[in-house]
Amino acid sequence: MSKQDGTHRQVSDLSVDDGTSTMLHVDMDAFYASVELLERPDLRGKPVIVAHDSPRSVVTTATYEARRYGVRAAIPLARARQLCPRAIILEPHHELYRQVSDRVMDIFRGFTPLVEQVSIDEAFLDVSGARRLYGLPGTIAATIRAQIWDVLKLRCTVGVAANKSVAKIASTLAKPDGLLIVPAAQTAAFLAPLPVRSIWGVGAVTGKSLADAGIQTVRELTETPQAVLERLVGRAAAVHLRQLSMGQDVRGIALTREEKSIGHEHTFDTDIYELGHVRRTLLGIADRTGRRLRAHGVVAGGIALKLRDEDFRTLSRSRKLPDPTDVTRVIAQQGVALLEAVWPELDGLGVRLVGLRGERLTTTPAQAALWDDTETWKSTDDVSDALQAKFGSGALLPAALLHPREKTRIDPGSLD
Ligand code: DCP
Ligand code: MG
Repeated sequence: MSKQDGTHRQVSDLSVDDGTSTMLHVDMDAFYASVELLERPDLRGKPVIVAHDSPRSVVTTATYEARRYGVRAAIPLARARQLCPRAIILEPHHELYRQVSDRVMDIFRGFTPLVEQVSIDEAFLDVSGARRLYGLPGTIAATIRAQIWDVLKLRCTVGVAANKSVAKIASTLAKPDGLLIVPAAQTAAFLAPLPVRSIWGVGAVTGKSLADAGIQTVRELTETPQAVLERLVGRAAAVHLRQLSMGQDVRGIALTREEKSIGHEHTFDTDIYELGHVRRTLLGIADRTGRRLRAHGVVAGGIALKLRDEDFRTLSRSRKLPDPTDVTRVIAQQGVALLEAVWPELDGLGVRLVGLRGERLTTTPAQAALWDDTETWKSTDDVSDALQAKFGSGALLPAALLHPREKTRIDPGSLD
């Protein structure tokens, strides 16, 4: 779609961010080549190609300096040499790229758990819930870019838009080392002048069918009658194209299994044989889990408990919640119920580790019930979060979280 060399680069400053667009697409710039240059700073600013140096190999990637000569990913290396004879060719190191990729993704997950990695060097981030902690989406994007540079000494480009499709287009246009924010209301105007090939999923074949019919830009696509479009690309593709060309894309973040939870574990210094002791620890874990869910603006649709006994046997139990929650009291109640149910299975063995996780995370809070008895607890949590933020994490825990048999010195009234 783009020329890949940054000649038509479009960027924006943070002033355009009105907070209406909360999807980020982050893509590392000339990723393999940039990682190689970390070891070879002497080559900075020079045309560098990453490829196996053999007669029939193709270019894996190239620095932007090499792209200026027309060097592109996937072209034959022999052709690249003709285009840029002085380019330096470096062998790829895939294991290294995977390691750096993991560190990049970890940085993203520091801002939101809603990270969908789509390739080794790119991911979508839904930051709708991260605002309270990190500011507007554009500010988050700028902070991520700065952190990627500070920590890894690598550059990346971020597109900020109302959905994945538009965010991806925005980052492509902003490359390299750029940030482009498309406020939700600007989506259609942003897309209209772009070539149809800009639309995610429009490949060479569809692009050619549309071009042959005189449809070059997204605006022309939106103006094409549906029946005409269906004749050109088929019914299903026509419907999909129409939606994407108008900037509609309802796909949310798809999380992998491991990414789908937030929680904590505690390993005891000595094995614990007393249910009450484990329960108290679990309540602290529930408190921290709830706080992290709220900080990230996500709710858990399920709670999972993990116990490890003195023989290193792991007992895991989980349950689905009728309504997704970020309320500490609900998380604690569910966790305690799971603990009490699984306790007999320890058969008298001591507990080494207890952990709790909120699973099935989503940003959308459950439909508010007609009368919701968790509401007052939400405000308790808000107070608790504010106190924790101010005074640091301590033993502050609503007393009612504790089992009635447990005594506590904390006055619940002071938290309401
Ligand atoms: N890659 C590859 N073969 C390709 C395309 C890419 O092996 N045909 C590898 C090398 C790239 C990495 O994947 O460095 C990421 O791909 P990108 O498409 O994001 O390309 P770059 O990160 O290199 O450049 P940029 O994103 O700045 O255009
Ligand atoms: Mg990239």
